[in-house]
Amino acid sequence: MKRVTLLLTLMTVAVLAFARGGPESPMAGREGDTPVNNAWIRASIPGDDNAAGYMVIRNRNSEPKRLVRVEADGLARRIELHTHTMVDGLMRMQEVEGIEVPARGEVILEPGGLHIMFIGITNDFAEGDIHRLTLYFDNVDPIEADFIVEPVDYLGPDMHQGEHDHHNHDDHDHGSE
Ligand SMILES: [Cu+2]
Repeated sequence: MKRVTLLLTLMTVAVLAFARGGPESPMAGREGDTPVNNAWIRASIPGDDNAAGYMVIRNRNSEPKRLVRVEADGLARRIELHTHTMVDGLMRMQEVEGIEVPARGEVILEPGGLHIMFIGITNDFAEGDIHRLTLYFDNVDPIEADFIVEPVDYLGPDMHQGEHDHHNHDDHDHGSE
């Protein structure tokens, strides 16, 4: 019987571990009206100082919100919010003071657009790693979300899904081995 109990315990641990790495983090889910989905960081190339992170932030509230700061203990010297703009025909990254999440809408951070910029990373971001970031907003409590590190050539999940079918796009959370 002992063996069965141990097995069940291991299974529970596995299920909990999976749940923590899910596309909608439990902390974000608990917060309720600001779910964070498809949160990922591009794996860094050894020697790279910087890395970028992406996600979809939804706002179920009737008030707009503004993401103003992202923090993560020890991951990087500095974490900024960036966008891309055309300067003299070249795509350039530029820091933004905040990222608006429209009322009853969403904002998408994705390659080539808005992103979280990790400057002076402490260690390489290795594929499969999960990092918990804290997202600070101007008018709601901070939210914690787990970001999974995806391969260097990963382009992001299909961003055009609605709120009702995002469970179809979960593969990237555990299919990267
Ligand atoms: Cu950037």
